[in-house]
Amino acid sequence: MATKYKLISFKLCPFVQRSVITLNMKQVPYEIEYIDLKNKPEWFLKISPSGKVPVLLVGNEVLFESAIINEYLDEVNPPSLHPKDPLRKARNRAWIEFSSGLFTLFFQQAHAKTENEFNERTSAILSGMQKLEEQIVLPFFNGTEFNLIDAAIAPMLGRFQYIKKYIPFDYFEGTPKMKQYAERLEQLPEIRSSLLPEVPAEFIDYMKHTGGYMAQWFQ
Ligand SMILES: N[C@@H](CCC(=O)N[C@@H](CS)C(=O)NCC(=O)O)C(=O)O
Repeated sequence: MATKYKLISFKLCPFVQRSVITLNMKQVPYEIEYIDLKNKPEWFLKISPSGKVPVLLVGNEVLFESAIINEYLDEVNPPSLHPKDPLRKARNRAWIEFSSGLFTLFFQQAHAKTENEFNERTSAILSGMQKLEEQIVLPFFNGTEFNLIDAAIAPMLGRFQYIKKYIPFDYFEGTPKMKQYAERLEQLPEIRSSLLPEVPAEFIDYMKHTGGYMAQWFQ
């Protein structure tokens, strides 16, 4: 029988990784096809309204946006990875959105051209980390259960971990709970197996070639 889910991916994309973690946690079979975002195939441009990955094919239907893909996967593959309480669930969704904003800041930080731009974005990220620190319960975001919000935040914290030995500042400065959280997440087999083995090294190479202020530390 054909696999029901096919995920369209770009190897280094943290948003795709969110969906891979969710699929792994749900233990549902899926296929994955990697595309080159610098040279997007015609068939991909036809099916992807935003031209972005992840795209999840469910049979012939197309889903896009990582948070929505994960909500769908969660709904059709019980038990849910969201907290039961509607208010807590809604707050988790809001923090998932917040974490997407931090990814964007991280991307902008990596591409900042000047020291000033870099400093501004670094402060914004550290302030966002501080806000997460105030919310997190530990060992996971909501306590002992792994939830969708953990799948949403893990890819960003994983990237902070890969680059920490190259950079002269600390993403976890003043956020000891976030540090503990990041270390716990990276031990999970569903997260470890959510990236191809070459990705950490390719990510360092990516940071080396952004042309941004940060690239100096990766040469
Ligand atoms: N909000 C989207 C963001 C996805 C996204 O930014 N994907 C990037 C790769 S990490 C992409 O496909 N970029 C291609 C482009 O913008 O042309 C989601 O959560 O799925």
